[in-house]
Amino acid sequence: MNSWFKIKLGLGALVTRGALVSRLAVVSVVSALVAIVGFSSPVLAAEGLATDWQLGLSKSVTPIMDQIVEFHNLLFILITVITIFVLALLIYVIIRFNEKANPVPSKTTHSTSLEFAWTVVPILILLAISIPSWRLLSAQYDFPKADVTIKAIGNQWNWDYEYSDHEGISFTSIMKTDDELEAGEPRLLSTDNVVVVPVNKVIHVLITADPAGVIHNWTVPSFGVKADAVPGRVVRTWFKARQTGTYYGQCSELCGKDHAFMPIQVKVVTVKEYEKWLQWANEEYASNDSIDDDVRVAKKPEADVKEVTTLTGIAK
Ligand SMILES: [Cu+2]
Repeated sequence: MNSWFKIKLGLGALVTRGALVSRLAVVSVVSALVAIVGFSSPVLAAEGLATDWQLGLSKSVTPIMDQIVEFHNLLFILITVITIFVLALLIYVIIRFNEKANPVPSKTTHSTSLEFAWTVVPILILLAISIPSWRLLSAQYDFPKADVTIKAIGNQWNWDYEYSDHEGISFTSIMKTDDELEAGEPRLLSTDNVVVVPVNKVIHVLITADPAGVIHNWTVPSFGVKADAVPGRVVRTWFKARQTGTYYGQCSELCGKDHAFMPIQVKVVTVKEYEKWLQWANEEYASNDSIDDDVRVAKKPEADVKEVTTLTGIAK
């Protein structure tokens, strides 16, 4: 008995028609379960940050993120239907057209109507996807009038923030090390200085990066905000959070060895609390000279060196 025949026999025993069909059935049941859990994921998602075993996107607190979640769910339905349809076709072919069930195969090679259908149907699906996609894209770039404008400057490896409407408020936001964390603060996401914004107000974020540095990306998933911070360019994005709370994000552009250690922490507070914070911040950050007034984005804050030392244990 040659080896090929042996393999064929072995495979035949392993993959009998019944076994294959039941395996495919298991796959489709698992896909269906994932689909169901995927849809209920907003309930599972914690506020403001990702959690262990979380499925789906972060909890949405802005109109843009609402649209992103809707779009994601639409794609999820489409992709599930397409996957199940293809799976059903495969199962049908396996059962109906195997050698035993169909010993004399058809010689058909062309079917105009079938070819027309499998060209037109995907076009229609793509069109159906493109409409909400364009709508979302235009909403992201349709800036409502700003109530508060913040400038975020990506450094290697932390963020500088300037409150453009308030001369004195600018600070550097550095990740807290493990021993600096207070109870309940998430590791690798909490920062020493926090961005504070008022609830239900339009916040414009001007994003750039240290001209002597590299590209970073300012991202807060719950706001549906993600924009590259490019040296020498200013990119603008906006959000309007409807719920108070603390929201976290991370630099989302591979920017170097401490890319994972430049988180973004944004606290959304009531308008009253925001005004109070502004007064506090005006005094607190008034003497802050870590950011040079003339070439604010050019200077590397000294605190960065301390950060690197504590993170890696290597003194610079
Ligand atoms: Cu970065």
